[in-house]
Amino acid sequence: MENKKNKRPNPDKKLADLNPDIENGSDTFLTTNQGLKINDDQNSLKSGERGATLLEDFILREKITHFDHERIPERIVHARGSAAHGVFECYQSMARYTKAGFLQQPGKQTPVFVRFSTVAGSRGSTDLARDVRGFSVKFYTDEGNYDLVGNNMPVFFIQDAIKFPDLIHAVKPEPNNEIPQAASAHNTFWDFISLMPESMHMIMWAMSDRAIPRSLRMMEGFGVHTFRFINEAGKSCFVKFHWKPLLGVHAVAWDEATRISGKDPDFHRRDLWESIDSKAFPEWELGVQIVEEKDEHSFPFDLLDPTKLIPEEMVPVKIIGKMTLNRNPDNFFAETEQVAFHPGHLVPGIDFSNDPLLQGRLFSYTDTQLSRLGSVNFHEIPINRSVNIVHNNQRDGHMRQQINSGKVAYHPNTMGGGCPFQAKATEGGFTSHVERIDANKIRGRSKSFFDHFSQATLFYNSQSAPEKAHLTNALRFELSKVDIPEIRTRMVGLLTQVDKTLASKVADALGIIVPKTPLVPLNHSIPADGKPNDYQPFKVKLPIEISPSLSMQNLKKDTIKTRQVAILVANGVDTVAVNNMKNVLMAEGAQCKVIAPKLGAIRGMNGNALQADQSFLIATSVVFDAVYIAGGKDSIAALIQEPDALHFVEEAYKHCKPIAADKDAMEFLEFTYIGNKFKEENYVATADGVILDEGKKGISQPFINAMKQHRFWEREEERKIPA
Ligand code: HDE
Repeated sequence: MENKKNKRPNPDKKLADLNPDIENGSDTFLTTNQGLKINDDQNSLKSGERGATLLEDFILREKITHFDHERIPERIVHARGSAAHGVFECYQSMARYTKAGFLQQPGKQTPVFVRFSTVAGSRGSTDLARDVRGFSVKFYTDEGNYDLVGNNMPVFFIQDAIKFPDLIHAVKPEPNNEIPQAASAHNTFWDFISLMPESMHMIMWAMSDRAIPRSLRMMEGFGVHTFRFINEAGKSCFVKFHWKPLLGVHAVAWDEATRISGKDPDFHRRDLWESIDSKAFPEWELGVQIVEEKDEHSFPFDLLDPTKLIPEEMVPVKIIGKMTLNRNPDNFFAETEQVAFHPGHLVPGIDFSNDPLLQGRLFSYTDTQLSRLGSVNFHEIPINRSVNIVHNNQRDGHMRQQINSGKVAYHPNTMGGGCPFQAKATEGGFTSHVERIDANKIRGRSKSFFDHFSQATLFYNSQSAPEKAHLTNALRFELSKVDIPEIRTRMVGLLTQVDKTLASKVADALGIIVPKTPLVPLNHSIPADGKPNDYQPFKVKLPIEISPSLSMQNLKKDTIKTRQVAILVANGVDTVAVNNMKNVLMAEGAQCKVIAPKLGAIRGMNGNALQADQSFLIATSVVFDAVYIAGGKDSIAALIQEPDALHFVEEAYKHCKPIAADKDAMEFLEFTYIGNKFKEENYVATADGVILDEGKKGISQPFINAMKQHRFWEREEERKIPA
């Protein structure tokens, strides 16, 4: 880092010479907000050395007043977030389907700003809450900003925007005591959900491991709603958007998530920041599922229903570009906090569908910015500015930045020469898709929205055995935190409609009997007078019973890039073995941290020294993906005496992580739960993700192969693992 100490400012330099949007404090004097140079920023103005502070001290008052107003209302949902800059590159021209400029030429690059978030918690809450993750992308296109404001799950809890405040009130901390923070495991959430059959598909996702991602870089993103593409000829088709991470899709274990929340509540934020900082840039491919207009009604579900997805096996995802996040924000508040996304920020070639959830969102996002950012001029904040020049007749308002010269702020005009002009569609002017509508105005829902369970069942059936077990345990956990028995029973009743075994496993843990009927009217969303939505719910038979793309087990990639490996050492360690292992893992893109009983230099067995990156005082297994216990007799003897080292390895084993041990380190493992395994007749350590040096081949390659598997969930079956 450049040492800026004692570098005196150039007295000839004026603040006006600098770009006022970017301030880095270098080479300038300290000034007030009026540009007055400050001589003493250490002492307030007093009536005598020991006297009272004077009201006259405008420098003190300006500083404190600004400080007093440094917070703005946090987002009503998605308050906790982390973001990064990057670029989107188009792979192939999509001109056949859309005229959107950023999707026309292969190789065309568009800058982006991406914000990831949790939904329920406050701005300071933990990253590892069981929750949906927001996945918002702002494309700064030549035609204006396009925002794809999505989630890491492809469906949503409710079908109509009018239910959104109810959903959020139910999931947020309860209003009397503001408990619990960033958690859905409480009465009000499950009370609401148990009365909302339409939420059952999303509940399967939210209770699955998708809700506890290993990293923001290892999760999929989805536009959720069906949108429209419009081509140059005005022809429209339907489109669903997908982001596919190049590192694969991975999660942590629930027990691990709860521990990470204590050890490093910034786990995801730090991971995103550090990987960009170390140039291991996160990447996703953009995929689209395209449905021709004529095929709109050819599915056994409604494309406008946001509680449904289109299985990839029915409509394949076409990969059309890649997004790379390559720059961390300079200032969290100015960028990540002030960025304002809106599903209604569109470019020509993309349009809405009539999804009633999307339609409500189109109102909500500008409305929320007005109370959050405080002004209609939020588009002028640097992070929200379009790269395309903004010309219109809007004027004034709080904190207006633009200085509009001239007298004319209306259209049509002659005094301004007719400027600014409307653009024809051929000149890039946005025109809404012309959709024929012949309908009665009704407050209601289409009959086609009343299948609430078939895709919930599809999701459940598509999970691998460990994923099913995790989902079941998540429901058991959440409902055990509900202390109103009727809510638990109602929930189990609804689960019977998804899968009978799932319902009975959950009921068993709750100590209740599975009810024979769901206990809630499955068409409860009818209005009080029973008209016009008096439809009977139904469960369609889908053309597929399993959708492999829904299981994370099938979304691994052949890589260990950016995986974090803990190397446990003490004095007397075999430094050659450590360095060899480090080199091999780092060549594959993994990152290693040496962990020892103390910080500082660690003596090697051959006299070489090694620097410890962390001591057991702060190191915790839950933030690592794998553990390597290096050889060296004295080192192993010392680690055996270190309870934190034993705990570290047992905990990593409990969370199903790969563990590699040099020959000497076998003795260390004897002191852990893994030692019991060695006594079992049929125990195959490698199959269990434990890589031992049995003097045959090196252990680095099998260790890498094990890390590619991510986790050995089968270990959980024993349910006896301590730690
Ligand atoms: Fe949002 N949502 N939402 N939402 N949403 C907001 O806008 C809203 C919905 C999503 O990183 C708010 O600027 C309504 C679905 C993300 O800044 C607010 C409805 C999906 C983010 C709002 C929905 C989302 C938000 C709060 C039901 C996935 C974070 C702060 C009709 C497709 C954006 C803000 C960021 C944020 C309203 C449902 C995604 C209040 C009314 C479905 C990723 O305007």
